[in-house]
Amino acid sequence: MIVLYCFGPLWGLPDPSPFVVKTAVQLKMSGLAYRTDRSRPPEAPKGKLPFIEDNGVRIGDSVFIREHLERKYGVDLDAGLDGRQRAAAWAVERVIEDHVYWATVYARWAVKENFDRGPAIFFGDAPADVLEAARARMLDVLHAQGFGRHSLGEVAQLAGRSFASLAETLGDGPYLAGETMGGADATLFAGLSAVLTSHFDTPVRDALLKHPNLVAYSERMMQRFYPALAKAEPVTA
Ligand SMILES: N[C@@H](CCC(=O)N[C@@H](CS)C(=O)NCC(=O)O)C(=O)O
Repeated sequence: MIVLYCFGPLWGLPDPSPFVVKTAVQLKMSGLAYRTDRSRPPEAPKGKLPFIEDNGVRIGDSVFIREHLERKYGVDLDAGLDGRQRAAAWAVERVIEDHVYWATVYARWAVKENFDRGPAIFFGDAPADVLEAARARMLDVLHAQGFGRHSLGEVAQLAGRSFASLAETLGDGPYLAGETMGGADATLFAGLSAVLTSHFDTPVRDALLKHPNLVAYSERMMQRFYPALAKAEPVTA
């Protein structure tokens, strides 16, 4: 059976990593049998989660995992989408994973209070200098990526541009491509829910809350794929 390696549920999310959530939802969409197990990035083939193990083969990176599943098992998560919808779906995934994701990382790691109540947990009882070194490494990554050179307000402003674009793209939905769910819906849901968790109060989350259709979409997808985690009350500021 396929094994999906993940961090494990945290902060009201199926997993703190949107990439893990995306792959888990795509596995659910595929209907393939799988189970999850916990791991940590140093154990992963590419040093990042998620990775899967399928009949002794380990595959890292959520895009390559999807490609493997589609190729090996003959599933098409975009069945019913035309060429233009498939192309648009990839563009949406890049906005979520290569732009919004970094605003999420910034809000969790660069804001000290959020780091203390969030990612610090990954280091267990490690002494303060180990935590500081880990946070400094992520701040270096953010600096190289670019957001690390901005204030939190500026990052929220940039993320807000992406949320506005995504809100316009989704429209009334119910899915990215209209009536038909596609693989990128897993990516969009994973990226939005990572921002919306009420565990972190950030201007990035506030920027997303300005778009009720994105919030409602994330809630619908949570209800559908993780009913036990869906909130009885709607997400609000
Ligand atoms: N491109 C990768 C990104 C995965 C990724 O960034 N995973 C993060 C967690 S959200 C990770 O494991 N980071 C550990 C590290 O960078 O050391 C994918 O799509 O799977």
